[in-house]
Amino acid sequence: MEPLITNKEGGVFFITLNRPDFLNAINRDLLSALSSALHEADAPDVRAVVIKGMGRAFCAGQDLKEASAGKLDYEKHLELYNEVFLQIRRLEKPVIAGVHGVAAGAGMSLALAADLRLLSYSASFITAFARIGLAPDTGITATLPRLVGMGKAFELLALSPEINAVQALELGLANRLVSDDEFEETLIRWSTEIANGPTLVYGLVKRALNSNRATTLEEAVALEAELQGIAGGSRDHQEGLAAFLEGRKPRFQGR
Ligand code: LHQ
Repeated sequence: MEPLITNKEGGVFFITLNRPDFLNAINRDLLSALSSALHEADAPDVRAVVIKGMGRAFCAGQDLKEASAGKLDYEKHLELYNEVFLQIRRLEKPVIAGVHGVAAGAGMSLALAADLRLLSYSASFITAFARIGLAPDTGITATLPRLVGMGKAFELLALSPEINAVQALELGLANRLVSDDEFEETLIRWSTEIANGPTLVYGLVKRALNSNRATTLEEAVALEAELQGIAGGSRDHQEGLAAFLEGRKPRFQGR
């Protein structure tokens, strides 16, 4: 069975983790397939990316059977995880994690690397690292405190409580929460809507939020001006202005 399935519908590139018998735990094959899929997602006709899991979970993190076989050099292995994390963050188009069932360890890191999270009521998050005596990885120390603040991030990373879907929404770990029945349809509808939006600007929003250069107010406004220079020269901005003046809905193309 392929560890990962991809398909494209309209401008949306769907990436489905496909090891349902192991709650989509990540082994080497899945990790490298994920990296290849994210390369593919860089194509100009892809305007939004969805990452989701097959079966009853989003992803249970590193495959612990592979880890316990004793052949993994963790520091070296993390280079592969880090590459995937950076691919998601550097992809200048919206990445949506569709989380139903559990997202644990590096599976939670993966969900938090995305720009938006749609959850179903069956979703839950467990950082899980400390539970098995590991430090947090795959970018979660950069994403989690930005979403929930330092104090909560420490609690979640150190004490590893299970966070249910409602708690996740309250904490800011979810953008939207829907019933299990509505989940698939909402994921398709929402990602398609997003893919039809001004995706060039979405990419610039991502670049600005990613930036660690903006450490002072002066740097923040300078970066905003640089990015606005790019957006201001785009076709989508022309279309947005025209649509406003003509009193109609804009038809964005992502360029
Ligand atoms: C699994 C896994 C799994 C293999 C469920 N692996 N089979 C670490 C090391 C090195 C470098 C890179 O980075 C990392 C980062 C990490 O990701 S560390 C954190 C790793 N993940 C975990 O510690 C979570 C382990 N899993 C669990 O705690 C539970 O399975 C959860 C709470 C996720 C779900 O519990 P249940 O709903 O009760 O399901 P289950 O435990 O019965 O699992 C179903 C099957 O999936 C079962 O197999 P079986 O053959 O018995 O049906 C599990 O063995 C398998 N599975 N997680 N990570």
